[in-house]
Amino acid sequence: MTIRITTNRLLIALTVGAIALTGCSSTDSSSTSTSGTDTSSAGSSTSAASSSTGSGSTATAAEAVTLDDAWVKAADAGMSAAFGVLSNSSDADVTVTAAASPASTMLELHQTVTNDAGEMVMTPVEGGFVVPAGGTLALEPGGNHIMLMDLTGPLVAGDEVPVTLTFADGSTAEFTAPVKDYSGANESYEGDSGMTMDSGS
Ligand SMILES: [Cu+2]
Repeated sequence: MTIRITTNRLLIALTVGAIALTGCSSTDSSSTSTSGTDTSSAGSSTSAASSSTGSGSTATAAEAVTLDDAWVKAADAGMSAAFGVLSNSSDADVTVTAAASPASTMLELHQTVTNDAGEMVMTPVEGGFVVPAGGTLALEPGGNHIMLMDLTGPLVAGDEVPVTLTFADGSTAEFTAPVKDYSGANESYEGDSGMTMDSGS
């Protein structure tokens, strides 16, 4: 009798554990902010250098998207991130599916979410960044960002980093982002390997 009770308790404990694990994997994808970032600052807008794949007269995603006020966080080594405001001038949503740069061997499209422990953590965005038709998507510290996972060298303030974005339609656009000193954006990275972002400040 005593043994049966113990077994039942163990089963209950296991069941609760499984439920808790399932709960962990749910991510809050509501961080797609279309904040009213003022993009009126002239001069810092970089036009998309589109590589059209020739689909008639239809504009590619690359031709419709600009990245304004782009910048990359200065860092000696390890990881960094790129920010800016993506603007979509077309009448259809566009999706950024990948990013590449000579500054890092691996880049990921990240969102920042609050986990069950109340910590701000970064996770890859399933399906990429969606920039709404005629709208903007802000990439900013504490929110969506382009993660440079493995820097190939130090990023010093004043340097310029090329970043190439690939869109869902296969078109690509290259942008240039200046490096700036910034002490924030030190959220933990909650990925497969459980890496934590260096506080490069
Ligand atoms: Cu990140």
